[in-house]
Amino acid sequence: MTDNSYNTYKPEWVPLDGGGEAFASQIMTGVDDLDTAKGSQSKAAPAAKLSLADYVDGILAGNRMILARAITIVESNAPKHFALSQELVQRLLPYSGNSVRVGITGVPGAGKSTFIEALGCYLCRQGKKVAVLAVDPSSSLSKGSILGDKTRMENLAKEANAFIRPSPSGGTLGGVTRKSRETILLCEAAGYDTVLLETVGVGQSETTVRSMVDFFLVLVITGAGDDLQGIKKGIIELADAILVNKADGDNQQKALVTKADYNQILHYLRPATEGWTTKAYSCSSLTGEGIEDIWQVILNFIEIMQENGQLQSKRQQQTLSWVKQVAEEHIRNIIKQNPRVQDRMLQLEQQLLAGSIPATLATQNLITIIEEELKK
Ligand SMILES: Nc1nc2c(ncn2[C@@H]2O[C@H](COP(=O)(O)OP(=O)(O)O)[C@@H](O)[C@H]2O)c(=O)[nH]1
Ligand SMILES: [Mg+2]
Repeated sequence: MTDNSYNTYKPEWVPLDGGGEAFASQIMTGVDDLDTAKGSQSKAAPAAKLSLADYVDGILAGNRMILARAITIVESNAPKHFALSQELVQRLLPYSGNSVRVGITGVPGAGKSTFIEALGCYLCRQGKKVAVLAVDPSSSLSKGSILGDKTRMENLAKEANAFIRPSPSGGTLGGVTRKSRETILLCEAAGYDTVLLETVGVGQSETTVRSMVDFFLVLVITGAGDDLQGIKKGIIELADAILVNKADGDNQQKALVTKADYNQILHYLRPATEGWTTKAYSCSSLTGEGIEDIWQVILNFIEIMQENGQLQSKRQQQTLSWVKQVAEEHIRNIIKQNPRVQDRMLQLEQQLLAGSIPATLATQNLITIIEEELKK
């Protein structure tokens, strides 16, 4: 494969016409689905349009290619895809929910991707089916993607039981949240029993991810004397576990000290989840040491939360906020698509730019039209 052909390869889930602006997902070679990518040069046949039933059946049968295409629909910003995605989610909802959902955050370079690869490979060896997703609300600005940057999880991508999906870019934070939530549901319906969400530590995204997972893991590393200042207190307060990564080689001793420091701080903080004590642990995502232990911590958490009913109530709350978001997005779509609103918007825009109408009047004008249209 020449460099050139590698760069122009598009996965099967990309719409024939490229999907235009509506498709927010960036196409990143080699990350999405390695085994389909390998044969891509020979089977260049365009992907046929799938019906709702095709999507439902394909996902329930665990077809990764169809799952990937369905996620593309969910991630699309086009109103017609929004409608299809909602139907799809509705059909698949009864088959979702059977997974352990883990959110992983940490500063860039903390080793999130490397950790997810190590944990994912471990879980696959245990016979688990692992979906790896990325949530990156900042990518709409940077046009980057956190799973596409350095670590491509090449080993995990080779596992038949792993499904890796880079982050959707574009759209509002709310949009990203709705899309990520629905992507989780789709993966669960496709039989993935473990969902790992990577998010970059940029403030808002932690709370976003926290609101869609069962367990929230904060990855930290030892630094040059400023270990504990390097990470915001607010993030520690969200954590169900702090994991000091890169506890290997010369760094091992330092990592153990950092772990003890975090445990001391955690002692004085209110735990993120009632009935659970957040503690610090250490691991090396390179050697694999400590990976199994942290998974046991997560399983232990799930077991306790299942017993005391908190897991169920947490998920109910999460579902509630998701339903609200979907409704809000739907209302926004209705308004944005309305021809009269669109026309007036254009008109007002020109008038505003020409300075021929005050902003307050323009707002009032627009609101009146929206209200009239909504009553119809
Ligand atoms: N020594 C060591 N290096 C690691 C470990 N985990 C990750 N790294 C390295 O740290 C760098 C950043 O890792 P990456 O997973 O891309 O970090 P992310 O930005 O948090 O996803 C890479 O060069 C990794 O090889 C570890 O446990 N030990
Ligand atoms: Mg990463």
